[in-house]
Amino acid sequence: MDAARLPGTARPEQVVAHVDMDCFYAACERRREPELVGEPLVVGMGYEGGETHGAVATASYEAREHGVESAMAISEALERLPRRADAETPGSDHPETGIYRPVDMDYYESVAEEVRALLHEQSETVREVSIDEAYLDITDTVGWDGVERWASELRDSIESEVGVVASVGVAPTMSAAKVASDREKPDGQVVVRPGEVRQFFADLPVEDVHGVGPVTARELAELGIESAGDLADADPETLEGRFGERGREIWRYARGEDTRTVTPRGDPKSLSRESAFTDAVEDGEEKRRKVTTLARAVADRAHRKEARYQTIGIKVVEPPFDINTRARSLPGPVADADLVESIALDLLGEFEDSAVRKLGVRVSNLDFSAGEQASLGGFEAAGTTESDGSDAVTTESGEPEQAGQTSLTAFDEDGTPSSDDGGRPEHSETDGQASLGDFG
Ligand code: DCP
Ligand code: MG
Repeated sequence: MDAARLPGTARPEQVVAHVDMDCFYAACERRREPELVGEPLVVGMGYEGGETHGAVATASYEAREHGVESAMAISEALERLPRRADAETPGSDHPETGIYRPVDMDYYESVAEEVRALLHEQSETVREVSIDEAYLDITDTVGWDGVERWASELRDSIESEVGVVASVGVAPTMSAAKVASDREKPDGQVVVRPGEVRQFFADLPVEDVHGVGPVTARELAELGIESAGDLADADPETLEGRFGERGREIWRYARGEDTRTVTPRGDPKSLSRESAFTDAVEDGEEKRRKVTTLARAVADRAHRKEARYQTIGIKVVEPPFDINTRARSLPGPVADADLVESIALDLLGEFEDSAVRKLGVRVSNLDFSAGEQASLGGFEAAGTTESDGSDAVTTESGEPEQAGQTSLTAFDEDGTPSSDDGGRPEHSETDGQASLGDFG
């Protein structure tokens, strides 16, 4: 089994792990409410007070047995698994009913951050692809010997230190590792060694091949191609004729050929957090409390990423969709949570009397260079407020952005869970109140 003979693998010796949390949002709810363990649990929106629109974000494996799954209309979920009448008291013996909980992105993001911190201890090379999954290049840190034990210890520590459950796949390619992590969910691990990749794929349904969605799968079925093995044995010319360049690509994936390497995302250009109120809030104290929480969260995230920042800003959304941003730049980069809080609160002062439906805090002009932390003396005093619409604030894209009315994307590029190339934004990181609509 010589890995070097595998065609199409970029580094024959590469060992890739794919880590994906099991029913992640549900697992987060269980972490803070352990009575929910073992219960059919649905996390979603729109199930309360006669609401009918809304969707399932995820369902616990117990709820999946009732046919409830991600992206399903909440009305359908409620039909398959009615909401327990005494819904707030888990543990009661009602096997045909389920417990429903609303989506709380801020909380899930904070749990995800704990998992990420753990993953980064395992390897220098980690690529986060969505809120609950990441690839790790463990070639140098683990290698093939003892990889089963490593995966098992990693899953144990995620469970004991963070309190959620992960499944792990290890393989010589990213696509095989991703499929492998899914094979024995929940709480599972699968190792595919070099030379076993083609065989590993052979029996899988064709939908499991990276890049094959339900539509392509139906078209492939018309050609008599049902398993990944069938796809691997198919004529690439025919596939290319039918699906274009992508035809050859899925053929390669089905054969276990995948030249991608795990590349960490570049450093973000800004870090932000935002949070919405259920109803617009005028109360100054409540707004300040929210900004304080967000400022601390952003500073904490910057601290974990060892980022210093030179610009501190806020976003204030007034109903219905008036987005205001204000920012203040300092003469040099700092890492100072108190300063983030005080500047953010100061900027909020302008909106003292406004009705506000969403608030955000952002740090930008990030500096990841190691070295002495700049002394803070005088920075605040010397800072200039850019808020009158005439001074341009530089955004993460490098485009000048008028302070004041701005586009949502400055703050709202959210980490929507998705496949390899979607998910977390390249240029900014926002922990937002993601709308379910993003995920459908
Ligand atoms: N998610 C969502 N809407 C979707 C798909 C996912 O809101 N259509 C959210 C909820 C999930 C999280 O993203 O908990 C992670 O997505 P996964 O696809 O990894 O699904 P789970 O982690 O819930 O389940 P699994 O155990 O299958 O990984
Ligand atoms: Mg998952």
